[in-house]
Amino acid sequence: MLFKKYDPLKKKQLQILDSKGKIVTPDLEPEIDKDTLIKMYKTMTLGRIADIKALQYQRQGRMLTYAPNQGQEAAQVGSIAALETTDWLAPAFRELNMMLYRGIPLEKVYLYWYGNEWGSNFDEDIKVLPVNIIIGSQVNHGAGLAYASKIQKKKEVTMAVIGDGGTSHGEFYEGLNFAASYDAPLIVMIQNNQYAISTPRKKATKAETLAQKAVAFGIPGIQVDGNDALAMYVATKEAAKHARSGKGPVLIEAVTYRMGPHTTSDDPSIYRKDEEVEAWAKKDPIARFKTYLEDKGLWDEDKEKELKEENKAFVTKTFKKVEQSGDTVLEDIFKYTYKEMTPQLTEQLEDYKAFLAEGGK
Ligand SMILES: Cc1ncc(C[n+]2csc(CCOP(=O)(O)OP(=O)(O)O)c2C)c(N)n1
Repeated sequence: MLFKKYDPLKKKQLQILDSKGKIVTPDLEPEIDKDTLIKMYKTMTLGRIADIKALQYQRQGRMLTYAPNQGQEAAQVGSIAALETTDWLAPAFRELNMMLYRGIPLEKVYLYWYGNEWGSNFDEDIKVLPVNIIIGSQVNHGAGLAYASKIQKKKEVTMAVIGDGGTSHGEFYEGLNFAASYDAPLIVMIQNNQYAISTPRKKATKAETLAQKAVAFGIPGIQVDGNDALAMYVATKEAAKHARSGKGPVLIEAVTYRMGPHTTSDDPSIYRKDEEVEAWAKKDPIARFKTYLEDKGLWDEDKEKELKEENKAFVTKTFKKVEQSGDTVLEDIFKYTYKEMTPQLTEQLEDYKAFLAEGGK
């Protein structure tokens, strides 16, 4: 029903909470238990401060490159909260909040961006693939995982996450087409944060929405207000139900905004205007969700103050621990791309060692 009502060709966007955090579509308000609502909020607030601090650490020369996700918290937490812990996540590189929600310690995420391979070594019961920098390939990984679940008759679904720019890459089409042809239980969530580095979404494709790309695969697609955690939750729940019942993939476009730079090596003031950023700041996903919780009597300023202090202390302590963890071991960078090192990787490692031996840096 939901996918019919929000057919992407009708260009209707799913929204449950408006930009002020008030319910605008009461018939679609999901029933989420209190603990889950609080967990969603706590994850978003921790993600926000961890993100801001990571940027500061990088500016202080204490962290390597980092890809901020400020502004995209609801797209991430709203969707992951609607999945089961037995469902798989194939992320790109900006999914800090999804990882935190799934129980990956912040320390691991920081270790990764600190250049330490052990940051990708998650507990085996956490069904999350490592950070994937290669744009688009996570859709193929996700399609493979979903197909494997189907063959093994497991009731799992897989969510692959991609950016707006990534939907112009071949692997987006290959993975989704494969999954659709084989009815593999795959959900692809596009985080349309309006830019692929400096390329605006409008320049990347003539398609009016990214959700309508679903039509070409013969699968449902839905465009969602990505700064509305409730709408993301509802769309993902419905997508998971569809995929789990054997009907194949669903494409979700979360319309959101990257408030910060693409990465710490980017200067967004070159390609976007302050007014645009200010307009999106008014649609802040965390503030909206906070209002919703307050209206439900689940949150107040005392709790907020306490949480802020707690989060700040936790992030500072975690990063200090990462700084004290020692340098990255050179071999690790080559060792864990595949189960075993390929001849090419062995050769590259030897070359690099020789380069260092000759005084290279
Ligand atoms: C295959 C590949 N080509 C190019 C790059 C370089 N690159 C890194 S991020 C990026 C833009 C991605 O934009 P989008 O998909 O919109 O995701 P966002 O970064 O906005 O989250 C590019 C081109 C890459 N990582 N992988």
